[in-house]
Amino acid sequence: MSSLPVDRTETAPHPFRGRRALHAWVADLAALTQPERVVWCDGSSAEQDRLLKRMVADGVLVKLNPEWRPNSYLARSDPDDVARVEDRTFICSEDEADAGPTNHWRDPAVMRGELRERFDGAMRGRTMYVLPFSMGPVGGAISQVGVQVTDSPYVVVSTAIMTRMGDAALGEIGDTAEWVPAVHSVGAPLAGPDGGAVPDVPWPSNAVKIIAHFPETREIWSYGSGYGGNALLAKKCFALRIASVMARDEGWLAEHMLLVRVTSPAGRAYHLAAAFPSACGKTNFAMLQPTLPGWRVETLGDDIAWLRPGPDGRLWAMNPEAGFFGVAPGTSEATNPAAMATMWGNTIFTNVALREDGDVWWEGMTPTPPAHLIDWRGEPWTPASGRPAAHPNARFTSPADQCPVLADDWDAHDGVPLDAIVFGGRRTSNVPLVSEAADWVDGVFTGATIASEQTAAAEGPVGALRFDPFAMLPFCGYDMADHWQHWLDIGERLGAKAPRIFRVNWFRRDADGRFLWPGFGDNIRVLDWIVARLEDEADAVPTPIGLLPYRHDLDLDGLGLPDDDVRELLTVDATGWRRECDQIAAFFARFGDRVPGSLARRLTRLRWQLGEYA
Ligand code: OXD
Ligand code: MN
Repeated sequence: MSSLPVDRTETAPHPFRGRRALHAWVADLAALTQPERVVWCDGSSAEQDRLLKRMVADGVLVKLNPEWRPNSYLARSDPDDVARVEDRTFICSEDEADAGPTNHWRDPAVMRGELRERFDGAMRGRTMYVLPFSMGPVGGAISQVGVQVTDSPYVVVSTAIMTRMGDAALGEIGDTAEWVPAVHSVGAPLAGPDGGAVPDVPWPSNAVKIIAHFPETREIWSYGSGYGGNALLAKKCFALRIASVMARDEGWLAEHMLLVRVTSPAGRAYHLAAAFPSACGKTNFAMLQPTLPGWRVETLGDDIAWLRPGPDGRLWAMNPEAGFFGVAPGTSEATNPAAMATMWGNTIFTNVALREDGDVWWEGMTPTPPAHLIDWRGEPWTPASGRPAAHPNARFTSPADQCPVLADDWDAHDGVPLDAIVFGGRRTSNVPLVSEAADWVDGVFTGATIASEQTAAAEGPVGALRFDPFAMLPFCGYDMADHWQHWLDIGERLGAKAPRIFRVNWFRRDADGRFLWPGFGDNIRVLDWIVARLEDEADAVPTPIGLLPYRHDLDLDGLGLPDDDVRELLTVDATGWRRECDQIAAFFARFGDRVPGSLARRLTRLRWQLGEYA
C-alpha cells in the first residue's frame, strides 16, 4: 500500500479487508503521523486500568471519590472543544450532488491533500493507539467491524465503553472481513518538525478541526478535536454517516433512533425504534419509567439503531453501540432514575462540575446546587457565580450493561423484530400528541418532515421551522432525498410485514408557553395507544395529517389535564398546517428533482385535504 491517504475510488472490492491490509494501513499511518510508539489495544480491563492511571498521573483525568463513584473519572475539555462541529464536518463524495444540499461537501482529492498535510507528523511525541472494534455483538447478523487509530488515550477509554473493542473484534477481521478505517488525531504533536519539544496540555486539540468522510471508500478522517462525536469515530461518523451509505448500497438502514421493548400489562411485548432530533430527550424515552401500572419499558439502545430486513421478511433492529454517551445536565432521579443508576461507577464524565466530596454535579441534578463546586473549566464556583457549573453539553460515558432497565437480550445476535417506528420533534405548535401514518409512504413523509421551531434568533427567524428529516440532518452520509427514496424502497420490500409508523410530540405548549403534556414517564400513555393500534384495539380518527386517537382511547386517569388542553393536544389546526405545508414545500425545493415523486404527491394531497378540512 502507498502512504495514505490515497484515492481508492476505482478499487472494487475496496482494500480494507482482512488483517494484512490492516497491518499495512497502520504502518502507512505511522509513517505519515510519526508517533513515538504504536500500541494495539486488546480491550482488557488491565489495559484500560493502566491507561486510566496514567491519565490521572498526567493530569488528563481527575479520579472521582471511589466511595461515591467507583472507577470513575472527570475530564475537562478545552473550552473551544465542547461539541460536534457540524460546519467542519464534510462528506467527500466524488460527485457533489451525492452529498446533497444539507451536507458540507469537499472534493475528495482536495480534502485528501489537506489531510495529508495536517496528519504529516501530527502524532509526533505521542502514542498511536490502534482500536479494533465491533459495532453490534461480535459476529452478529447485523454487526460491522471498524478500526480506529487515535493519539488520544481519552478516546481509547471512551471507545472501550462505547463499542466492543479489542481482541475479539480483531479476531473477527481474520483474513478477509471488511473493516471501516477511522483515523483520528487531536492535531497537537509534542515535537516540532525540528524535534524541539512542545509542552503537553490536559486536553490537546487544534484550532483547525476537520471531520471528513469518504463515502465511496468508507473512510473516516478526523483532525483537531478530542470531543464526543468528533473523536469517538465509531458513533456518529461510522454508525451513522458511513453506515448510512453502506446501508443504502446493501439494502438496510442506519438510523438516529433509540430502541426499546414495551411490554403491556397483558404481557405482550413490542419493539419500537424512535427518531428524535438531538436534545429531545431520547435517553429519557429509552429508559422510560412508566407511570401506568403493569407496563414495562426495557432499553435496547438510546441513540442509534441499525435496521435490516430479516429472512422472515420483517425488519430487524439492533443497537450497534455498547455504551451511552448521554447529556448530563437535566438528568436527575426525577427525570431519568435509570440513567442515574447506570452511571453509578465505571463512568467517564466530561465537562461536569466537581463537588467538594469528589463526586460530580450538573444543572438539574438536584433542585438546590451545592454551595461550592469546581466548574467545568476548573474554576471555583458558587450559585452566585452567574454561570453554569457544568457545560450544557457535558456528558457521561457509561457501559450499557449497567443500565438497570436494559433488556436481557440487548445484544442478541440477530437483533429484535421491529413492530413500530416513531418520529418526534420538539414542536410547541401544530403537531398533535400522537398520530399514526396511514401507510408507509405517509410514514416516510412524516419522517422526512420532522422539524422543530427555531427558538433563538441566532438560528433564524424565531418560530420558523428547522427541518431535521429522520433526525438525520447532521448524520446522513449521502443526499437526504435519496435517503427518503431508500426508505420507500425498503418499505416496498417489507410490504405487509413493515412496522407501523407513528408521530409523537411531547413538547406542545399553550399561548403562554405552558407545556400541555407532562411527558417523561407519562409518555407511556401514548405508547399504550400505539400498542392498542398494533393490537387492533383502538379506532382512530382519520385526518389529513394521519390517524389520531379518540379521546376515550387515551388513558389520562390521574393526570388532571384540563379538557381544553386535551382538545388542543388532539386537534389538527388546518390553518397552521397550511402554513406548515408552505414551509415543507420550500424545504423540499432545496432537493430539486431528487425528492421522490410519491412524497411530492403526498404534499400536494395534504394541501388539498387541508383545504377541504374544516
Ligand atoms: C448526540 C447527538 O450526541 O445527537 O447523540 O448530538
Ligand atoms: Mn444522537
